[in-house]
Amino acid sequence: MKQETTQKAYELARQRYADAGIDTDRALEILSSTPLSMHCWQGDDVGGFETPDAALSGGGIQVTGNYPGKARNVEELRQDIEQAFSLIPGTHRLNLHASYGEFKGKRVDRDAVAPEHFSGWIDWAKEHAAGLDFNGTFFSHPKADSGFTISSKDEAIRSFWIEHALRCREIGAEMGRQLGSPCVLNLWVPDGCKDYTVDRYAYRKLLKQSLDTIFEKDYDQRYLKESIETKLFGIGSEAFVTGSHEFYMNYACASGKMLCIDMGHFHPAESIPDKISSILLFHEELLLHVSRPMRWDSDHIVVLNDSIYELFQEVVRCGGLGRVHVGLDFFDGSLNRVGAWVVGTRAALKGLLFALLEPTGQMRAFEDQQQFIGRLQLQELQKSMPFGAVWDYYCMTKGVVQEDELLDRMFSYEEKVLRGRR
Ligand code: RNT
Ligand code: ZN
Repeated sequence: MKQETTQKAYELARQRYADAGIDTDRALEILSSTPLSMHCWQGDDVGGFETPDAALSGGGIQVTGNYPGKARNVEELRQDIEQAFSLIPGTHRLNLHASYGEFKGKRVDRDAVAPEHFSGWIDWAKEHAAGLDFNGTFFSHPKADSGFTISSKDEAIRSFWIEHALRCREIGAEMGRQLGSPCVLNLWVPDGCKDYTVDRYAYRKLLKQSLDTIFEKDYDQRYLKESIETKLFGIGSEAFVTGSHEFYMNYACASGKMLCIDMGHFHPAESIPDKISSILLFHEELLLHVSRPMRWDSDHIVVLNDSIYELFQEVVRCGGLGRVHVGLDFFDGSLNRVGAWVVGTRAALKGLLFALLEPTGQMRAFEDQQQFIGRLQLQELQKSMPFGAVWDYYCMTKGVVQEDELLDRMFSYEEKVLRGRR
């Protein structure tokens, strides 16, 4: 019965969109072939599996909340990710952090992580994901306590973290090689300080040197693509962040590395969508960290709000699909974490679908004719189009429940699985 109504509603919606010059089937094809990269770290509040447990400290990564049911080991995390994937339409990538290796009870420091610690994940991904992405973990570690890693003035600290970065490149390349899909390896370091430094130039010079060392060896782009993530400020690095937007933008241009822009890493009044065209004109590719900053880089769960609409509209309008990698980066420990993944990832997909259903050509034509009311009204028209019917149909064709059935699934998984974890 539900299937039938979903199908009928879609057919009516398809006609309405077709009348407005939009091909919904084509939009769904594109949506279906655009994987998002779901971050493993929403599953356990950025904890990871190091022994002894690395207490989350430093680096300005703040997870609040203590909702029961957090994944405590790799098996539980995989189980939760599989559950989340089963509620998200399409096949997606998984984004791992170096602290999520399988260290089998051994203490493996960051400068000793190796592909073997991720072979379990690679095997898992062969079955469950469209690919793996990866991140060095430059925080939650005593050697990051000073606030500086690869731009530290202490040579020993710098070398330690450079070694970590080198090993992460090796791991990422191995993931890409074995999975036949390039691994996007993102580098984010927390480096910065609380109060104003008088030595900005020196820190940034060190960062530049360290990056040059890290990227010296070339990897096959078919296996490894690398990005560097910019940031304006963090908790504990309010006054100065070595890897600022300008720093990485210039570094990316000079080195050919990809830029990663996180929606929470700018002044709250800045427009992230506005940056995309400027970046795509000078860079082959771009990595987005999709998140919902609230007053600051709070990493709230993504919902379908104006920033998400605008973000994906901009990607689509720029013809950026295929060049823009979409990674999710939020973490909330105050509620069902599997639900957080599902709600956030589905919201991002809905944002993309909404953008794919935009009559951009017609809007552009009105703009070129200086018929601005046309551009404005078409934007308003989209808001009353039967978008939900297209989304429901997409979920159905992917064998995934619709919005109104999600909560039941979340609650029953919580009841059956999450509540049993003490
Ligand atoms: C931190 C960066 C970074 C992290 C993850 C866990 O401000 O956004 O991407 O959130 O690596
Ligand atoms: Zn990020």
